Amino acid sequence: MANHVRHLTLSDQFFLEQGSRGASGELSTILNRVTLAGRLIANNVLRAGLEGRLGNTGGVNVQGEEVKKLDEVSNEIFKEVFDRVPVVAGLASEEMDEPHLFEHKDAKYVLLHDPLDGSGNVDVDGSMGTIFSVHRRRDVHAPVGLSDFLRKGSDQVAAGYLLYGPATMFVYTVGGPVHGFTLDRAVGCFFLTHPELRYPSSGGAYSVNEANQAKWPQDVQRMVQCFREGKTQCGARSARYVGALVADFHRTLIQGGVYMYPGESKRPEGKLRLLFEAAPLAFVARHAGGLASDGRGEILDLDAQKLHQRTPLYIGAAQDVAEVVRLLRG
Ligand code: FBP
Repeated sequence: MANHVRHLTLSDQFFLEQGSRGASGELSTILNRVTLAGRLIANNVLRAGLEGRLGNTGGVNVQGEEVKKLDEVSNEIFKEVFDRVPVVAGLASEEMDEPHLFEHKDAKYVLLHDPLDGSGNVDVDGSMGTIFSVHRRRDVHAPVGLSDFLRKGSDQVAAGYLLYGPATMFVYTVGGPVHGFTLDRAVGCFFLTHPELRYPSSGGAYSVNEANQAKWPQDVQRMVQCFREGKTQCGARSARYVGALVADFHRTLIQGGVYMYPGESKRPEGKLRLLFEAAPLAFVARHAGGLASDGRGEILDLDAQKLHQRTPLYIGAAQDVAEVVRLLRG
């Protein structure tokens, strides 16, 4: 028997952590359905080249970005997996203009997600991920509406991601410790391999697309230069940039450092979405002892005015992100 089966499964861990608190099991159901969607997406990622699912659909999404065939497939998987779950009233997605409403309109929760983050990597067999966020509705008797989704990151009840790398991982928090699970494809089960993940107190890499340098305002250019030259209060850093936020975020969580997607002179709001990428990962970062900022304040404190609102993002080990903010202040 393989040793890893000694590790707890997601259900074991969740029950041990939540069961004693008399949890209703509804969040456990949502997390288990997210892992089911993740296993289905992982399988599609694995087989994309064999089944002619590389490349673009030819369409663009609400962001004006080309839609990969796997973006659409992954979004549909989430709609199908949650279609009959009586605890989720609606699903918002980076790939859909408006939220998709389910039949259980009095359900307690809503789900927001980026179904396939870093999908540009699908054609080059690079890592990708799925990011998810769960909010409890303010009033289950009111019709499901945008107000259920336009929430502060600090109001999330659960958030996390799936990472489709050499291994498929599932990382989540429900407002307590951050736990990491690794998929055993042979049995289709996630095992707790990374309990209570915390950022290291030093080391790691700074992670940014340096090709955008000329587009950044001067304060950002000076700050990144300090990281490039190791002239920061948090010490020298290596450089890594995968082109998939989830992969760069996960490396930073394990090894330390900071991921940056700054605003640009002509696009001060930056590229990444507040509700589908920045806020859920900020919730994970916060509960792993890290920090997430838009360069001025905390991501978790931002009010969402629009469903597809974008934000600059600096996220990672607390000392690294604090140094970014200090350097930006000049
Ligand atoms: P999507 O793939 O979901 O659009 O996410 C945006 C993203 O791909 C991040 O995953 C990644 O970190 C970043 O954009 C890469 O952007 P760029 O190619 O401009 O560096």
